[in-house]
Amino acid sequence: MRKPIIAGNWKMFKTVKEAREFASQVKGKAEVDGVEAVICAPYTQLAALVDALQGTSIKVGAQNLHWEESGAYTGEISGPMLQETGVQYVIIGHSERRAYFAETDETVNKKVHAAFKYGLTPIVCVGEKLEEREAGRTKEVCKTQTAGALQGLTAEQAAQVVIAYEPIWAIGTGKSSTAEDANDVISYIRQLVQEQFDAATAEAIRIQYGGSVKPGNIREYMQMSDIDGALVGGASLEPDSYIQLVEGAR
Ligand code: G2H
Repeated sequence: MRKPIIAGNWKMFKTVKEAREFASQVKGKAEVDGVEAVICAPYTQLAALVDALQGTSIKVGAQNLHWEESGAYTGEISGPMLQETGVQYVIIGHSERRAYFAETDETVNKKVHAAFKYGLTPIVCVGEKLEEREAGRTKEVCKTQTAGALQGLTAEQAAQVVIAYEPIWAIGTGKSSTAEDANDVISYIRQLVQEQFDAATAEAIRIQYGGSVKPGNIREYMQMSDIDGALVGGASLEPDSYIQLVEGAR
């Protein structure tokens, strides 16, 4: 059985003080048996969040990393640096990074390998643009991105990856994919994992839906056969809403 995972993606929001306040409000509440709760925060908040959430089941993640261990890469952060903060997850290849910061399937793949090297679980984002969806290319785009991201991993590593299927047209727009459509693409991604690795890996890998998920629609997604949770932006920023999302994944 795959354990559902709700990951908040705070994007470029909150100060350290606000992150600490959030942690104190969700402690003991966003902790539900059988659901993994994660918060992916900006770098400056990571150590404070790990500290504030110690002794809870809520895990912390970053939103990016560089594939090199160190070097002249102004403004970047590496796997060992993240590992030192105590975070356990890292989002890789979010569509905003692909669109605004030139991430490619190749850099996503390098980052996925770096994450494993430093004991971090990657949450890899894939998903099509509106024009690609309208041109009937959703599955083709997801296939290229998924295969690219997982290239060179062992089956054992691939089974630990979390994939987030986020149709780009549904991100932060209030337009969400129907649960049925999302499930259709997610089962297709699972089938791709089976082709690239094997049936056991496909059965084990967790695939989330992302894009305008909120407390009011989380249960619809969670009822679907292949959706193992959600990557949530806007609705993860308020403690009450985050708690309801985690509860909704039960
Ligand atoms: C998609 C999602 C979080 P939102 O980026 O990954 O954002 O839930 O605000 O659509």
